[in-house]
Amino acid sequence: MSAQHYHPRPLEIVDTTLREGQQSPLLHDYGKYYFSRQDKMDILRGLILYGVKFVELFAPVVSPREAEDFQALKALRDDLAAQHGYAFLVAHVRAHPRDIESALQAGFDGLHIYMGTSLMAQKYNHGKALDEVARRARSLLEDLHRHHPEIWLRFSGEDAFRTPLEDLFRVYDQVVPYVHRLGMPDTVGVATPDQVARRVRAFRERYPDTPLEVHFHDDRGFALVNALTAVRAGAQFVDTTILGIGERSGITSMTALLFNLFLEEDYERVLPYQIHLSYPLNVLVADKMHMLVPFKEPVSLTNRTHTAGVHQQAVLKHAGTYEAMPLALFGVNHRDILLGPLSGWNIVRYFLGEVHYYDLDEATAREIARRFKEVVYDRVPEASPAQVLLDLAQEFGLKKRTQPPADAFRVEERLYPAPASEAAPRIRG
Ligand code: HCA
Ligand code: CU
Repeated sequence: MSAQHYHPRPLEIVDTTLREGQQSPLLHDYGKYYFSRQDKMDILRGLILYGVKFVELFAPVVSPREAEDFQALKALRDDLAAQHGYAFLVAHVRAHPRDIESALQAGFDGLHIYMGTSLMAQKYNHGKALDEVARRARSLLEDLHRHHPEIWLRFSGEDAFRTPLEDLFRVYDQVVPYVHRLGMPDTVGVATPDQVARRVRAFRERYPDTPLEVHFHDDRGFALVNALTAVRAGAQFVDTTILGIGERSGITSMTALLFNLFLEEDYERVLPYQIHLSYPLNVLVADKMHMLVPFKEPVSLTNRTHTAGVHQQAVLKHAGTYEAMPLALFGVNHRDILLGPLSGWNIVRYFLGEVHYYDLDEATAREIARRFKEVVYDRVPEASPAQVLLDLAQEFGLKKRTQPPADAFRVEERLYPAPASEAAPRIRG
């Protein structure tokens, strides 16, 4: 499969967990520093099963280890291709002939070439003036286009959002005849949604036939909203990583983006992806990062976890009361109701009566709940709240039941999407 024979879908995720993601400072925090080959293979397999067609990796010049691992990743991709379709492995390379040559030699399917266009980059990074950047990029790309028509070519002006638009266009005008798409990265995370919308529209007007790729860093917490805005304004390729890991605070989270597009009923863009694997993929990468799925991640068990007594009793009756989103479709297949000092008598009765089969009526449940709130603060964390409740069941002399109680809660796992009458606005039944 080559660039000449693939027609990009309405939304192409360009996953860069194995490139941008490996630049995450979190890997350093616990002394891991890099993904092992096995980590990379697990992640690549997950991405391919998910339906991602563009996977960005480091150029082989980064290290001998990266170069060797690439061969293993390529072999894995080839193994999976028959059953899951082809995924393009693209190298992130500087606009240096040597770097480009090594990526071509290694057998990459595409080149993501970048060069700083902002004044900062001109002055402190490569030290070249804008016209020199444009000239160099043009000559490299023209040559690649002529000799390697089967290779995907993408050019990005690094730090695009601190580059005046006319400067960016001066460079892009030179390279646009030779590339499959142009990239507009917000390298330092300064962009706002308004600015993104304006820029993507301006870009679409100037280059109507060239797809745009966007890449948003999360320094202001805008990586997700900027990506959504860019898609709305006409960007077809979006760079993401699993969990949004990347340099500094990272970039747009892949599953968060697809989840939000789904909520906006943008099924055309979302359905090529195996969304039920979203949560498993988040867990896979969190595990490799030695952490839990971050609590701000939209596709997380945290968002199906309930702690406050009022929430818990309502969720027992109807989960939709405090769960508005179809997380089960994204692979978060269960919910957690956590016992603790905030729990009320409803959950006490549910826990002791229906999970542990104790025979207890409402009055006893209320009494135990009152007692629980008095003692639990002193007994945790040595004992878990669940243990405290079980001890209280003993103290209160509760007996186990042999028959289910007549007034048992009717706890049902509800299937999403919820029926139209109960659905949150804009989630259809
Ligand atoms: C980097 C910078 C980059 C490149 C993005 C791109 C960015 O780490 O090399 O090539 O489009 O954010 O600008 O990730
Ligand atoms: Cu980046």
